[in-house]
Amino acid sequence: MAKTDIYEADRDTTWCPGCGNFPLRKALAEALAGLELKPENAAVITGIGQAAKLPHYFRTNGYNGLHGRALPPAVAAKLSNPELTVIAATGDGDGYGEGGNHLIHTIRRNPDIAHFVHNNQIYGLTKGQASPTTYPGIETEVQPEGVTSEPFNPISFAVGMGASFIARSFVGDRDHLVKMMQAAIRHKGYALLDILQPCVSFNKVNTYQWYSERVYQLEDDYDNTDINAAFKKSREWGDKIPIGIIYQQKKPVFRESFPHLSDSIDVDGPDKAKVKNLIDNFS
Ligand SMILES: Cc1ncc(C[n+]2csc(CCOP(=O)(O)OP(=O)(O)O)c2C)c(N)n1
Ligand code: SF4
Repeated sequence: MAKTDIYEADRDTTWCPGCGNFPLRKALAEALAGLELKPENAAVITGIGQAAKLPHYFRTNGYNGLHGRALPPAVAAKLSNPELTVIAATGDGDGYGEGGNHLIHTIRRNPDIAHFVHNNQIYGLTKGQASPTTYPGIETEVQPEGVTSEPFNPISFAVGMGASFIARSFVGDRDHLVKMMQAAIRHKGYALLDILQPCVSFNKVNTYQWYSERVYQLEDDYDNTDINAAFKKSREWGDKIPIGIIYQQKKPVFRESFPHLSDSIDVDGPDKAKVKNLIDNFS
């Protein structure tokens, strides 16, 4: 198995001590090492936020785009290089709020990418405003009277959209998280992994302890190919929070709709002389 330290960039982070992003990054290194995936064969693609800083601190290919816009470049990377393992990493705001529209259409298209949502139920980078998954009643500096909207349920949403892989895990259970990351990466199609990741600075409700007291692994006899069972599980949240693969099905993958795309990648890029010739002809 490859060593995990080859994935960790030798650079200081700006994450707060105790942030759930640290164990998440460790789990990702373990997941890639366990799959014997070399850093040059993977790409971590993000938008904006604390979670989205991951490519700065992780030694794979990386791309850091606009807030809510991790999925389009991730899909493009996989379309242009099918041999690359593509991981989109977003916060809950980045993935479910600003990026909500892209989430809808990515699920519809089913590209072969893994999407890891660092769900801390708050906007971390911008100092604790409510995100789509923040509970009603929680008071923040910009919601001083408490959040009034119902929280977004990513699992129910993805089941309803017919996503081909839907799972949840928790950074406090490293072995489980590594297993779920590997299952999401191995899945052929769009794999949504919602990761419970405490923000120790701005979310004083959904703490490590709060999650630890509630999460439980799905029962051995749970059938994750049964969509009705998945709907039921997706509604379970509160005193008991299930983690594991909630739903999985085989579906055609986005790239299969483009038979004219070649499977062999020209890593050197286009032939510059031909491009120049083309430009000269049209100018
Ligand atoms: C279009 C747009 N809206 C708002 C912002 C400001 N902004 C930057 S990060 C962020 C919150 C990020 O929260 P989340 O995605 O939950 O990630 P976290 O920082 O908690 O990991 C916001 C609102 C922005 N950069 N671009
Ligand atoms: S603000 Fe929250 S999410 Fe951001 S680094 Fe600190 S603990 Fe982590």
